[in-house]
Amino acid sequence: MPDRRKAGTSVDAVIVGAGFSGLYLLHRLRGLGFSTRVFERGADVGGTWYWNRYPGARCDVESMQYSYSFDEDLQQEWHWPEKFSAQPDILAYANHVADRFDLKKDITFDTTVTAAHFDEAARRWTIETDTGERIRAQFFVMATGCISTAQIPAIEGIDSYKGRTFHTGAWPHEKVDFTGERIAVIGTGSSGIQAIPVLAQEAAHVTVFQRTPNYSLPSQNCPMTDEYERSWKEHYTDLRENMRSSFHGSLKDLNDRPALSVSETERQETYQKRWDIGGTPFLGSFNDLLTDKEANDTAAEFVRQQIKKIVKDPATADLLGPKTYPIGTKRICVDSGYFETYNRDNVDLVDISETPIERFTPDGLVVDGKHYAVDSVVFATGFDAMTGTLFRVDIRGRGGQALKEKWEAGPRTYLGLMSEAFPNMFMITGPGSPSVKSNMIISIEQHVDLVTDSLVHMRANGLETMEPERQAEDDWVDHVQEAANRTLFPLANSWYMGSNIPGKPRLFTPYIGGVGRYRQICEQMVADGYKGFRFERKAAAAAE
Ligand code: NA7
Repeated sequence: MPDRRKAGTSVDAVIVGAGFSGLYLLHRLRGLGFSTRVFERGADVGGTWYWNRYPGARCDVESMQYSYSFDEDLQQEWHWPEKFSAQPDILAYANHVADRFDLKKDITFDTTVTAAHFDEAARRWTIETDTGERIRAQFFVMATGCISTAQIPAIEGIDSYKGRTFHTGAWPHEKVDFTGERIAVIGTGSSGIQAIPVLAQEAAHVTVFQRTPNYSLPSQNCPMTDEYERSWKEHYTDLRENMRSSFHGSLKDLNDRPALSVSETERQETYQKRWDIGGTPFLGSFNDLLTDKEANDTAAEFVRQQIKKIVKDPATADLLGPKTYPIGTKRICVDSGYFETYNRDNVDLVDISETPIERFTPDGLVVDGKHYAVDSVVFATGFDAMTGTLFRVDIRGRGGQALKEKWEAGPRTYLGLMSEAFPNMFMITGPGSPSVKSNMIISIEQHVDLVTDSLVHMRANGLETMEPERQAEDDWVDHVQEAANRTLFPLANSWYMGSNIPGKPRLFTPYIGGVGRYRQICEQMVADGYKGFRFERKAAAAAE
């Protein structure tokens, strides 16, 4: 049961979500003397890493970089066991942070925020939860993450299926035993690609249903060495500063030469070297891979050739090779033995690009007239990303306008931080900010600091509400699309484009102008007196 004794009816700030955004924001706001409540739908902290417990779940940003930078002692004392962290280690870290800063006492778990309405006369938000709690707050912050609303496709007969079903993004807490089972995995994005090799080791048989093949790079993950850990910890302050001004919010070796400016031999050697190093630096092999289709084709072809070298059956290798979109324009995957898994006798690949899953039956599913009997189905079918979680809350701003209605044709934000007519409502890494096109923790810290600085600015100047000006928002929405249109990203049907959800407007949702550039824009905005935002002053009597 939620602890309502300490709730009161009014606080300075309500935060939704106790993932990395909510935890850091709570820490900052509390430290600045703002009374704060956090509501979290899960039973504990960790957000993405609380929910995505599927076998093989791992971060594809290096551990030394995917961690908070705000506290020197914290970053010095924490030890990551592997180069790329597994989900249990990241979740342990989130818990460590929560305990270290005594955060859990202000978080109400197992509680979903259902509505948040802005009362224009009182200039306060009224927030409601599924446990019947109602609370007033001056500030309302959605720290709900970008990929937290799992989606299971509406396939005919799905309710009639009698076997077990799982979604990677809502995985049970107890170990799921697939020993001796025939299982179906639907989806070959990051989650499917990470889970399939692990599932194949346990299950009797795995059938993978693939709608679109994905480019995946080997992680070449390895245990953390003392030397590598030291190389970061001895220079953390400088390295974190460099991360903040970098393009991706992480440090990787980016080759500042166009792909076609070098000889074929040098190009192949470059790709091979980066393939062997592992992880996403492969996409930094040349500086135009995401802006020039011809350049991109050379990297894409290299990966297709690697797949052919790994996968023994030529027909399977061909099916696994992506051909319909440029590499990197759907989220690049990073794997541990994914393509090798198709050499196992107990793994089959079924291409559903032309013939979608027809229907479920009580004991399996049908594709192209063929019935596949399975004991369990793993949906690795992704998320209603970027906006799905915001829309699950009935958020209403000025004049009772619903956020969902305002954003019917696509999200409208200024800096991905706020939306006009929704005063004092902030989004941490919202649509139109670098968010998922960056090292999330770096972007989270930047947004949290910006929000807390804004609140301090308001408190110091007797200001009661803050919201974007319409023009600033319109200009930013255009700028986000302009930035995307300078790249190859719009060419792919990706969740970045909303294409994975039927009926969702097709446009690029994150800001692709770069983390460093975005930070500069925000800093300039503050230096120019919060240019593009308007404030309402506290009523004279109240201000005195
Ligand atoms: P993704 O990347 O959205 O992948 C979902 C996968 O599921 C993808 O292969 C989809 O094919 C497939 N899918 C979705 N709906 C269907 C239906 N109806 N039928 C068959 N296949 C379907 O989600 P992930 O969880 O893997 O990764 C999400 C992010 O988490 C990831 O990018 C990282 O940032 C971490 P499609 O490609 O749409 O044809």
